[in-house]
Amino acid sequence: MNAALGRDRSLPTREGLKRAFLDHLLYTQNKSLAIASRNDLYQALAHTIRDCMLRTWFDTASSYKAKHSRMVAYLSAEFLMGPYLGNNVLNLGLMDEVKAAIAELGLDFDDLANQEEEPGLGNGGLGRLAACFIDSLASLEIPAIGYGIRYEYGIFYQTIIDGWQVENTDKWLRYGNPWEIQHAEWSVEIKLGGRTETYTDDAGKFRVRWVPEKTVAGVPFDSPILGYRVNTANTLRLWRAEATEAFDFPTFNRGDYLGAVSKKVTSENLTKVLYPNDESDQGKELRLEQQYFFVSCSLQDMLRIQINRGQPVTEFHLAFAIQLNDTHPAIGVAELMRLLVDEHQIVWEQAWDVTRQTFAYTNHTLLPEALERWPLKLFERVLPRHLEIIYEINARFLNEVRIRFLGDESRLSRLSLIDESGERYVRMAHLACVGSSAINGVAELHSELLKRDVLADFYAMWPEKFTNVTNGVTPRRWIALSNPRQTSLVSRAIGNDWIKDFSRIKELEPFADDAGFAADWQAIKRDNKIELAGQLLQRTGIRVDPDSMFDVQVKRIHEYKRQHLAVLHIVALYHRLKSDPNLDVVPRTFIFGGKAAPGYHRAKLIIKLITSVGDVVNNDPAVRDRLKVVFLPNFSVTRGQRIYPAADLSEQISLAGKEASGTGNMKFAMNGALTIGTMDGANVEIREEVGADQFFLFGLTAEEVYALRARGYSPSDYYRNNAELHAVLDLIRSGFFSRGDANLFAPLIDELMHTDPYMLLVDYQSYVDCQGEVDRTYRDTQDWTRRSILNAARSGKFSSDRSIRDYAERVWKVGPAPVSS
Ligand code: GPW
Repeated sequence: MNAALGRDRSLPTREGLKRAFLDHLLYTQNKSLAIASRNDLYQALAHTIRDCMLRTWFDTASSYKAKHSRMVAYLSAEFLMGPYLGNNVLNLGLMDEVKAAIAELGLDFDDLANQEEEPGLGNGGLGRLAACFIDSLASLEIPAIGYGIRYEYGIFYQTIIDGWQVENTDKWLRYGNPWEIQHAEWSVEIKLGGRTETYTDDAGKFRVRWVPEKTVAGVPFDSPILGYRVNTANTLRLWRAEATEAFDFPTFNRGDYLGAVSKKVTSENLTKVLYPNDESDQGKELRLEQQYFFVSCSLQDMLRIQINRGQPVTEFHLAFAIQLNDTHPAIGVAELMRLLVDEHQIVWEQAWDVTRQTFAYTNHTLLPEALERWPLKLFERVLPRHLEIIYEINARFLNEVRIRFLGDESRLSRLSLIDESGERYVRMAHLACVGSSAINGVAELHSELLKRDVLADFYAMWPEKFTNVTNGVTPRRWIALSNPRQTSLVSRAIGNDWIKDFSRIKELEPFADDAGFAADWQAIKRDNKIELAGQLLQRTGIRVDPDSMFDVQVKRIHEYKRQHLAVLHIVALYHRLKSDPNLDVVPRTFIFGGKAAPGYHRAKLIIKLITSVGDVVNNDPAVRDRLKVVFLPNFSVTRGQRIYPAADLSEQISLAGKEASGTGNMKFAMNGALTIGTMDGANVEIREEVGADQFFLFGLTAEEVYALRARGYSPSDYYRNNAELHAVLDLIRSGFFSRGDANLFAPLIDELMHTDPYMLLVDYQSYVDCQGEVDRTYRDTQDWTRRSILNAARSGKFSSDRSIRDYAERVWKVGPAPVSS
């Protein structure tokens, strides 16, 4: 396959595409057009597009092998890729031809593309960042491979029943995955549990070996990651756990057939499901096993490649730059040491040099509950050899600390890889810092706070290791694919080079004052809003007015992100309208979306609060359709692609110092939404880029938050001294939004009034005032549109291409290696 697409490397013709599609319908799905289901048609199209990528994919691998290029290995427990079909067609440069070919067969491209089940192999920002980064790596023609886990069940599918979140399993592989190729020939063996023992090798050397309790096989599944209109297709390699033997023969021979099969099932449980917790560490054994599993698979794979190329393992760091996407893969530091020392007989000091020069670590959070630590007992049970190695790393490291900071005992205990303040834990961030040559945060503010706070002792030790790389998002998926109307308008104005070189989006700036362009821009936003309104009606039954302001907050539900602060504002507006029915407010549609971790009760209660306030407000004739509140279920990459282009206002309202970066904030700005936000994460840089006039700023700064906390903060003062806030909290607490049930929201309101850890009550007035400013600004449509265009035009910094160039230069020391066509 596939002759119909041509044997050379040129792009296929429309006729060729139609032929290949009909061939796949017959030979892959064994259907005709007349009887094909929508899924058959999708599969045929997916296979057709896949065929267009395979040559480039193969050539890329051959070229890397021949050139011995230093390769970036991006290790991440999550890759939130979103649907592949549209993105691959876009990156091939075939969108128009494919749409036309499909139309000539009497079918609709979007209709087929909507059939794809997105691989939800991530929770939120961290997983989506990994996906944007591998798009950019390929588009910049940088040799790279993404390594992760092929979860059989991705992030749960969220439905809303009676206003509450209900989780359903995500059977994304149900109809097969046309975008992956299984490579059983590159399977590796993974050990788990057991004990270690010492022995003397043939040369009379004292050595340690690991006698595991069990082994499982890791099988790689590869997907091509095609760059945008280049001849590079990198690989995303995801590992699935399988039983080493299909049957456990000793058990089988005893006649215990079911027992033998159940052992197979246990092994395969390892990659069964993604842990749906975002920003929190649960300390579950299976999760540690998952982390170790994919990291060991990946390191063994890299060593195989290295040895295959005839290169010595002592030069591993010259062949690979490994990026740790948070601490989830940080066990890699100890695993590479084990592989080099125990399995390749490299001396410790040399192995440590190689290891340190290989790894770099990105931190994504300051929240203490998200800093991974494993109870020592559990760690020892799963990874006995790694614990010994970590002790050895720690002993040598603490000696270094002793020499640098003589007599500073408290510093030793603060820096130690082992937390011994109570129950003992292995600190994964410490392992990552010690084992890496570079450490970075994900936005300027976050990187500064890391140095000052969470990683201050490491900064004192090695200031030269620290750097910042501000996050970014790919303009291919997040503009070109999801907002085709804006894309053609922009390309008509400034040409289409901006899709490849997003810094050129600044050429749009002069058009902010072009009346004709502004009118088109505004019409496009309206069309996008009409489309979203259709989705909202279909999925929630709520009818919204596309001429109202679309005020959007989509992200994981978390107290620090303060969705409930937005609710306080909605209730305040509702309360005002009830007391003065003729009050002049700009009609608004408040759109929320996001998943709560299944065990995070407070977050689930926030969803219930949003839907409950919505039920009352949406059905109250006194509001006369001026306020609508919609919770769109199952926010995902797919849903995001419809939402960002339709937003007028982007809510980025976390407490300053809590959101490491945020990346949704960037997607909104690129699509012409104005931001209301705090000085948190990348908001600070977005405001700096788009200009203070184009950004609605409110709330405390991180400095002010620290100062207030140090002084002692009493939320009840704010409740007592602010009449409207008082009324709002009382109304929610009273049961007004919960059919008289005064208990339902009491825990939420009580917490706000007594401890309020995310300081909603402090920022409340500033937020509500700022929303007043938003309301006034929105009334002048021309002025708003101008600011909207400026937001998009000045968002050039937030392309993940820029982030990747920063990593390539400052962290990985790699450059492009174009594949000749
Ligand atoms: F806790 N982030 C996330 F740091 O989505 F590991 N999940 C996570 O588990 C963590 C971080 C972790 C997010 C940050 O919250 C967000 O601010 C940032 O933009 C994103 O990672 C990508 O850097």
